[in-house]
Amino acid sequence: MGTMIIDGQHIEFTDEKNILAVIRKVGIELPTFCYHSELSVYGACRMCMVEDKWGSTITSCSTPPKDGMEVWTNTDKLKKHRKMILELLLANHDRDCTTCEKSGRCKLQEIALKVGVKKVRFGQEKKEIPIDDMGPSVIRNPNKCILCGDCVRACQEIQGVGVLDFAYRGSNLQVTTAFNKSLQEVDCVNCGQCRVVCPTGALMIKKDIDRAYKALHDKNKRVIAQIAPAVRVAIGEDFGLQPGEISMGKIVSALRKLGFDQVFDTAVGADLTVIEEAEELMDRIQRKEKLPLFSSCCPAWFKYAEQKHPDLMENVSSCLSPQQMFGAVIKEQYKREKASDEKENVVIAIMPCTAKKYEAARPENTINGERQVDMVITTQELAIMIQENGIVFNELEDEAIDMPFGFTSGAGVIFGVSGGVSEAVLRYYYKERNASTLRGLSYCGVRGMEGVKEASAEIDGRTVRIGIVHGLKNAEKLIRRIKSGEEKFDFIEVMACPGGCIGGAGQPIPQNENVRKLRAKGIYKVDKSLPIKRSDDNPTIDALYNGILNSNRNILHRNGKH
Ligand code: HC1
Ligand code: SF4
Repeated sequence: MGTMIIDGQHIEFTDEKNILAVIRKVGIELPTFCYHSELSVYGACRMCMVEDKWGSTITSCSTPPKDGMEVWTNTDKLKKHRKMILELLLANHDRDCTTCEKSGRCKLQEIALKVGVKKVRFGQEKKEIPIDDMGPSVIRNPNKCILCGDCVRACQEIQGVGVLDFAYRGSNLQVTTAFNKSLQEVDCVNCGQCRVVCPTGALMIKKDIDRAYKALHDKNKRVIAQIAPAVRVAIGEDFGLQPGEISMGKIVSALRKLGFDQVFDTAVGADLTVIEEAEELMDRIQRKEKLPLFSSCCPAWFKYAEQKHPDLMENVSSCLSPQQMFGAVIKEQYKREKASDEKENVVIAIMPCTAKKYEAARPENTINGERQVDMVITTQELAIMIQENGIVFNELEDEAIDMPFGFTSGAGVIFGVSGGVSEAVLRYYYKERNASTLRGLSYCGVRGMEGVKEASAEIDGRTVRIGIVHGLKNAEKLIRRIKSGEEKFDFIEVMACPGGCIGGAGQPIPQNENVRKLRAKGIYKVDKSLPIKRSDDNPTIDALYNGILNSNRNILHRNGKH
């Protein structure tokens, strides 16, 4: 605690970790490429330099504030210095901005404009490093990399995966993988968190937009959408709405305008997952075997578990994710109805997640060689399609999802936020249908943005202990405690992205804790507004178990093993 003088103004600081945070507090937005409040401080881009009263320059992101400290943020010396850094970066950068997908959202472009770079005085050294587009989720274009190291730290510090690092020296310095392999050939889990923090077009979502248009324009295809829970509280951000504003009705309307024949809600698939996973957990608890049970709906976590903890795979739920369960149900439904028009059914999932593209392509997610989800379009890809087609999103009238899967429960929707899977499963066990039971469950430790949460609930006279983590680095910490015998749990919910799917890499950018909190609030608001709170109270689910899932429940489980 103390007082600093910024540009002649006296400012009190309390627990701000660095001068940059104090400067931001007074409403001055210093440019930075490498500073992210949720990652470690790197201090490499030097854009956030300030000048002290003796004329020395210091990096504001890596210097803590001190009582009586006096700094200036925009002296002539600093302006010259920032312009020089940008010119050097641009001299070494692929500058095809007009055709770059990141144009308009690129930090390099934005800061160059703000700082007033009108021309680059140095000759361009165009890099021609091969682009890695082999993987299903993320494209890496090293020619657009500005070496800020944000992706390296996100992969290491959020996910503990660490497949990206700096290599080579001097002017050959690059961010790359071990032996320059494709992301697909290393232990990348396709979470896309590297692309969330990338300021330029060096890391991008692998898009399926053209494939989607091709299906939508084919008269012989029935194109069916399923919309993930987290998409509805984030897509509006790309159209100027606040994070957390609920846009489900507008999304449905936009999808119909784009030519989708049927539009459904993935929350129905989540209701099926709740029932299947809750029964699997109770069965294991009664048999006292293969505990704790780990959730399986996050594909980045699933891949991580396969790679790092093969010994734990029998503890991972046999349930397919809601995306895949619902894909299988939709395909089964239309297979039975199809005879009348002979159209080919194409299921497109609209997801907040880049790893869902990988999940949909996994071989065990096919039945007789046919994919159950044919394509995955992220929230951002859908926003691009809406813009490309001139649809004025904010003016769309709300529309409802289609029958025969027209009802969803609040339990299915809260899957979109970390802790939601656990809370939905607990709702299933508690048979009392009153508001105080639901409120009690929401306070048992499942909600909140902490990276590791613990909750417990009494079920049939037994205490069920639940661990909830988001970020694979947090998952790894919990696994170590479990393996060492330090901790005992019955159920562990793992989501790779910060805050759960609301913080997925397919969601609009920028993302930070505040944005995620607002999105989570939106999800809980949807839950509040829905009359059906529990998955097994959803009439759609009842109809499914008495209909196409009757004696066919194995399609909801990995490799048909139920
Ligand atoms: Fe998720 Fe899930 S909640 S994984 O975060 O279990 O992506 O939203 O669709 O499948 O329902 C994502 C979100 C999503 C699945 C569900
Ligand atoms: Fe690392 Fe995830 Fe990026 Fe892969 S997608 S490089 S795991 S941050």
